[in-house]
This record gives sequence, structure tokens and C-alpha cells, in this order.
Amino acid sequence: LREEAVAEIGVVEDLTALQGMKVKYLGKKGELTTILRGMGKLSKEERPIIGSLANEIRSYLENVIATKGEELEEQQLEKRLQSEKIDVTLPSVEPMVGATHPMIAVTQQIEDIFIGMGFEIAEGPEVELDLYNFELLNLTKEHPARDMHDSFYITSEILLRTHTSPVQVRTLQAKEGKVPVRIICPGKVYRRDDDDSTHSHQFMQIEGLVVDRGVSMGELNGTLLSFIEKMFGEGTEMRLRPSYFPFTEPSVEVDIYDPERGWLEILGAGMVHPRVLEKAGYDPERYTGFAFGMGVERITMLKYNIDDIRQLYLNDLRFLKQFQSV
Ligand code: FA5
Repeated sequence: LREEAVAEIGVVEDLTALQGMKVKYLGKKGELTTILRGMGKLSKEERPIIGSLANEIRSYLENVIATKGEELEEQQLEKRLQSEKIDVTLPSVEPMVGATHPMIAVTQQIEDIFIGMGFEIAEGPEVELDLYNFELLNLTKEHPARDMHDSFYITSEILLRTHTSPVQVRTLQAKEGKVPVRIICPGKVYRRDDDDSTHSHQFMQIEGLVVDRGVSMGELNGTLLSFIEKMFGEGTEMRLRPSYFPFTEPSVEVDIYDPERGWLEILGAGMVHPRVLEKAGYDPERYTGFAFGMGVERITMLKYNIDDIRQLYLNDLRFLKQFQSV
């Protein structure tokens, strides 16, 4: 029995088979156990001899199995090390590196420029009350200028904001008549415009508002020129054109000069209308202010020479990869 077992264990090739051997010879129903169980039938004289012999064989086999087990484990480890070897000289797969979306990059640049001029960042809701989007900005229900903002209404009093200007009123109300007020507010706005190469039904604006004693049109001009030079380069030309917004008086449209494309409009601005100040709890006799609102897509397109606004929303990696270093 011993020799038979040793021979059989010797050719075993893996740990599962070895476990099988253990059961076969040493297990409860194993051959050796059967012999030990049958001892009762033996004579008194035979019992100790066969007993010690069986025990000797048992411990011998246990030993053989343990040694074989170690050997097999070692072999297995060796095999794994061989198969999992890493060749560090192989060329690697180039990792996909993400990049900041140009719209985010430009928004951050604009924020940084204004923070550098002492502005704070304000926020307001995208789902807005008609009261803030129009009414308190001097755009009464009958006002023809409401047509310029073809809106997505949710109820007759609630809509998706058509511009970031409602944040002017919200900020002034929150400040409760205190000055100075110097904020910018980046955010999404929505209009029922047909999508084309320069228009989108959802786009981004950055609103600006300054209210204090003695704020003048000259300060508006200086602030915007300073911003434009930082954004588009020293010496970039800017011009103000008279325009009309119900919430500013006087109102202007601001253009910058691009050597290839000529004059391009980038934002609307003006001195905050006294009625807007008054409705928000500020005495227009004591305080004046200016405000502006720019389209972030238009600025991004100008800065990076993008000719179709839709490129900014398609998430085409071939387009976005060009901005990896921005
Ligand atoms: C306004 O929305 C005013 N609230 C701006 C303002 C603020 C004036 C404060 C005075 C004081 P306007 O409708 O012109 O103005 O829009 C401002 C800018 O948003 C435009 O110059 C343009 O850059 C951008 N814009 C307007 N419509 C779209 C559109 N459909 N898609 C992309 N950009 C647009």
C-alpha cells in the first residue's frame, strides 16, 4: 500500500489531484483508515503490530503529501511569474488625456480678469420669474422689446431666463441698498432662436454690474477696454455704438476690431436705468451704476477663430483635441 501510494503521489501534477490522493489514502473512507477500522477483527498479538505499522505509514504518507504540496505550490508560483512577466521595453499605449472645454476655459479667463479688477462672482436661477427676467428690468408686459427675447415659458409667470440680467436685480435686492456692488454672473440662458452658425437656443452670458456713488460712463468704457485688451491682446480696438435696452440709459453695443473680419459685436451695456435701481431699493439720486452682458460663445469663437457656434456643443473629439493646451 505504501509503495502504491508513493508512486501515485509522485506523478500528481496539480494541487487538486494531490488533495484527491489525500482523501483516497488518508481520508475517512480512505484505504488506510479502512485498515485501522478493521483492527477489531485481529487477534491481540496482531493488533499492536498492524496498528503501529499503519500509523507509521500514515505519518509517512502525510509527509510525502506535504512535501509534494510544497513542491507543486512552488511550481505554480514559478509558472505565474513566467507568464506575468512585464516587458518594460515594449512601447506603451498612449493614454487618453482630457482637456478643458473651450467654453469653460474662456469663462474662467473672463472670471479671472474681472476678479483681478475687484469683481465678485454672483449666481442666479436658470428657471426664473417673469418678474425678474422682465418686469423689474423695466420690460413691462406690453413692452415691444420683449419680442427680442422670444422665451420658453413654463407657466405664464415662470420661464427659462432669456438673459443673465435678472441677476442684477437679485444681487441688488440681496445687498439691501449697500454699496459698492461689483459683480459678474456667468450662466446659461435660453431663447426660442433658430439654431444657425451664430445662434443657439441655449447659450452662455456673463453679466456685469457695478453700483456705487458717482459711477460714470467713463468707468464703464475703461473697465470694458481693460477687459478687452486682456482678453484679445494689448492694442485691440473697441468702439461703443448707441443702442437700446429698457434697463439701461444710455445703452450701447460694444464692438471690437478684428483685422480679418472687421468690427464685431461682442456685448451690450449701459448705465443702469434709474427705475431699475429704484425698484431694487437703491436711491437713483445717490447712486449710479453700469451693467453689461456678453455672449460667451461669440467671444470664444472670436478668440479661437471658430466659425460655427454648433462646434461648441457637438463634443466632437477631433474638434476638442485642438484645445488641449488651452
Ligand atoms: C442682452 O441679453 C442684454 N441683457 C445685455 C445687457 C446686459 C445690456 C446689461 C445692457 C446691460 P442681447 O440680446 O444683445 O442683450 O444679448 C447679449 C449677447 O448675447 C449678444 O451680444 C450675443 O453675443 C449673445 N447672444 C444673443 N443671442 C444669442 C444666441 N441666440 N446665440 C448665441 N449668442 C447669443
